[in-house]
Formats: sequence, structure tokens, C-alpha cells
Amino acid sequence: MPRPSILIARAIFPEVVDKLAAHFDVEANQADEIWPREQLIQRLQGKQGVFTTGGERIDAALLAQCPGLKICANMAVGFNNFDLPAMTAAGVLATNAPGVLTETTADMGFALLMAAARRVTEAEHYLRAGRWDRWPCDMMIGQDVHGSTLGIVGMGRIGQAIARRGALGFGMQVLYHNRSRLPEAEEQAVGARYAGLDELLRTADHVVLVVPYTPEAHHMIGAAQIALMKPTATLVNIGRGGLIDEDALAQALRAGRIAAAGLDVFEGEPKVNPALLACTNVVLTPHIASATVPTRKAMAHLAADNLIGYLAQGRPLTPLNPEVMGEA
Ligand code: 8YV
Repeated sequence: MPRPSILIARAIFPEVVDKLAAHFDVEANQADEIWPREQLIQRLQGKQGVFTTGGERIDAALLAQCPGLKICANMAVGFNNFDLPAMTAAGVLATNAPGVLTETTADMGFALLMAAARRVTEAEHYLRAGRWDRWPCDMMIGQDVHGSTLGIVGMGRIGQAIARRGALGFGMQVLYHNRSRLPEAEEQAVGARYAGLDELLRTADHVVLVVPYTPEAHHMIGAAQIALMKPTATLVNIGRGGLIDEDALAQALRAGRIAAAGLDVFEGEPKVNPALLACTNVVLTPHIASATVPTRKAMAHLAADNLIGYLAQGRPLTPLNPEVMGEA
């Protein structure tokens, strides 16, 4: 039997390329070129598997042109780049990389929350610009994080890890909103109380978005939702950029309608809305919530293990549509 062929669509850790090369004929993109879609499709010809990192759109049109493809393994927990029903209909397995990035991503959610509420990057820019020439008592004063009310939108693994940090580490009251309510014992374990979205937005001092990005969640936070928030509130997004209407957020930040925001993800990333770039009261980071050495390596190894598990051994670790393997 010939070895399966796979494509690694972006540059990844050499040790992971080597691991995959022990099982497959590998075409790797170690130059990290951004392939236009047509080139991706062309390179997928004759491949049974593809290692994706989240930016590659896998949909019905692509699948129709890549009939040999059997698995797409995302090096990300989010999989909004996959049209899952189309993949299932085409009999193509989808896998993501859950679990291994939970704590690291929760850390970053907290880092953005702290930075936004305490104006950390704004204060650093002020200092670096040579504007610090005295100590006014109201210089860069912000909002407290400890003892405040935290609102978490999206209570999956990462949301729960943020709740634990807030409740146990910072003495916060934690509200959460989620498609479905957690069992009471789980709510107690993370110290969080369920609330409707409007109640959460009205009550929370700090709001963190960590909800999966689906068509229904597009712009779930717009002008009307921001209008419910306290003028002293901060808004953090570590989910996907499309959860927020960025123009409405920029307008609210400019007008002081809310105090500050911390954003790791953007609707048109890597392009960032110029209206946000023009705001001083927003902390902006380039989608780095999972970016620590151990976590990024664990994510890459999990994606690789899914390819090996499915193509070489018939058993992927974290399938999203196991029904294509004949399992419910
Ligand atoms: C990834 C992420 O680094 O896992 C996710 O869903 O957002 C990040 O951890 C990113 O998706 C890579 O493109």
C-alpha cells in the first residue's frame, strides 16, 4: 500500500513535520507562504490529508475539487474555517485541537482584561512618548479587577478556566451566558451564576467573549448591546473578531461609552479596522491567546496525531464529525 500523502498548509514546528514524515509523504509550507485558495486546491490534488492552522476555508466548493481528501486537521480549537456540514456530506473528517490550549488562552483573556482595565499599554505608550513629567493623582487611573463582577459569554472549557481565575484568584462575582446552562455542580465548581445576555451586559464590570463564532453569533455585540454596558466597563474578545461589530465598538470607545477594550481577534485579521487602531483605550494583540511554546507545540502535535490517528491507524483523537467514520 502506498503511503498516504498530506499537505501542511502553513509553516509548523520542524519536529512536527518530521513526525508526520515518518508516516506520510509530506508537502510542507515551511516558507510560510500565504497560498491563494486556487493554489491550496491545486496543492491538495492527490493528498488524503491536510494540516490547517485556522485560516484556510474548507467548504463544499473546495471539497468538490479535492475528491481524494479524507481529513482536515485544524491546529486550533475554533473551526469556523470549516464548513462542517459540507465536510460531513463529502465524507471528509474534521478534527480540531481542544483541551491543550485551555489554560494558556484563559491566561491571555485575563492579561487583556487586566491591561484594559488598568490601562497598561496606554500608560506604556504615554511613558515611551516622554509625556511622563510629573505624578498627577489621576494619571492613568482605571478600574479595579479584584472584587468586581465578571461576565463571561461562552462557558466552554476556556470560559470555565477564566471563571476559576476570576472567582478564586480575584474574588470576583462571576456571571456567565451560554447556549445551555451548566449543571449546578459545575456552576459551583467554577463559582459562576447563569445570566441572560442583557442582564450580564448590564451588570458586569468586565465582559469577556469566548464563544464559538457561528453565523448566529455574528456581531452578537453591536451598538445595542454596548449601550447596555456600564460606562466604566471593559470588553475583552478572545473568541473571533466577527463576534463584535467593530465600528460600533470603536465609536463607543471614542465616545467613552465604555471605558476600554482588549482584543486579540479581528474580523478582517490580519488587517485591523483603522477605527480601532485610532482608539487609545483599546489593547490590541495579534491573535496570540494560545501563543506559548508548550501550548503551540501541544496544538501542533495534537493536529498531527489526528492525521496519523486517522490515516495511519483509523482512529483520530478529537474528531468533530465522527459520523463520517460510521460512528454516531
Ligand atoms: C489559534 C485559536 O492559534 O485555537 C483557536 O481557535 O484561536 C488560536 O489558538 C489560531 O486559531 C491559529 O490560527
